[in-house]
Amino acid sequence: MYSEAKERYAAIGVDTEKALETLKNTPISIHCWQGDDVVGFDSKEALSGGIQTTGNYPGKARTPEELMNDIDEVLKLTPGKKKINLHACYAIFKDGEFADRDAIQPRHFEAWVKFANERGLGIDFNPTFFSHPMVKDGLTLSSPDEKVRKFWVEHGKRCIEISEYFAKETGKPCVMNIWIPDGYKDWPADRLGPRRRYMESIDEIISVPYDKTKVFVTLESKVFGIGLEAYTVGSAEFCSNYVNTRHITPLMDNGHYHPTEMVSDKISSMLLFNEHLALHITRPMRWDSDHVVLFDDETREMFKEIVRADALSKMFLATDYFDASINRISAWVTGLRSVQKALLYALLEPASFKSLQDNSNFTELMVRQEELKTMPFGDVWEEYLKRENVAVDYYSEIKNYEDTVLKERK
Ligand code: RNT
Ligand code: ZN
Repeated sequence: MYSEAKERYAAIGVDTEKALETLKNTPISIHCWQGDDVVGFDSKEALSGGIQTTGNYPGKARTPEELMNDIDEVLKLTPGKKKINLHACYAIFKDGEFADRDAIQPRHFEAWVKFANERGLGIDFNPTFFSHPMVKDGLTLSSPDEKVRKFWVEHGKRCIEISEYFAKETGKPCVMNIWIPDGYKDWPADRLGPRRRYMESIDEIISVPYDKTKVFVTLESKVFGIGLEAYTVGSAEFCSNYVNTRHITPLMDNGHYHPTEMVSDKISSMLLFNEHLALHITRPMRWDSDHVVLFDDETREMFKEIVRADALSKMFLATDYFDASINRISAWVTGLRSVQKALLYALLEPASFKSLQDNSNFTELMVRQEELKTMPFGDVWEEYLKRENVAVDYYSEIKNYEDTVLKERK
């Protein structure tokens, strides 16, 4: 079936072998927080910051060991090259030791480095500016309270040091993403002050010397959160201007815009003005709901834009969703496979479409685009899974893991 598909794609000028090669070498950073509903190991605080997991499916990981075992199950069922994306709240403390967010050290992540190195994975990192008692009135780096602001600046600095440690120990670059939940529920009386303080806080964080060829600091924007409907400090314009003037990397989460705005339409503009572009790939439903990524129109369109721009090497691709209403491992794997499917789909688009547009041949462009949708894409995808030694039917494997492992977690 694959050789037939290969011929049919070749007939429209597409090299499936080249596509498969590119696909398997494009790293996707797996967010660790799908495994335990964004809880982490460093505090008993409920998830805060205007984000929420919903659902109560049994079997959530409660310890570092359980989370690592679950990630192994995900790795086994996911093709391609991967990194692991950690949050600071996943620090692992040994022998009753504890360090607060402004005091965490590389050694609190030793177990993760060991885990990553044994599996040949790179590590990406995120300071955790939420779910913590020092978040005062919903504010962190933009707080008017100097004590609060300083605490979080120190957290950011600690995280740069830990990111460098990851890059050094794994021999692979580390992407460190800054996202803060700060904002207001209702119309603010001052929009400039919080944004100025946020700007100054990030300036302080990135003023610590670090190797800019190994650690890539990214900044994630957002339009609103639950309880932060009126205003968020780190808006799209704030982040875009900040990254351009400080020469760091923008991060676009496709759940962080108004529902009619599409990240697929924004990628080209960002690529023209930035050396790198980071994505948090998610699926917003009516709001920033972080549903599991599916093989849907917008995910495909985002990847088409990246591939058409020949920009894969400029991208830092990461997943970001959290569903607690279904088997968490299945949620993880489905989302990761969807991302890779969308990338493969984009890699199988003929380059000739561009010239149809440039020659104003919109009739043929529409016809060819529609024809492409029913090409034997599934056969190429299954060939990829086969070559990567990954089961096509992952449900049975996950069901078995649920019955034998997850069921025991009471
Ligand atoms: C929240 C942001 C952020 C978080 C993670 C946990 O709206 O998308 O990326 O999802 O940092
Ligand atoms: Zn995100």
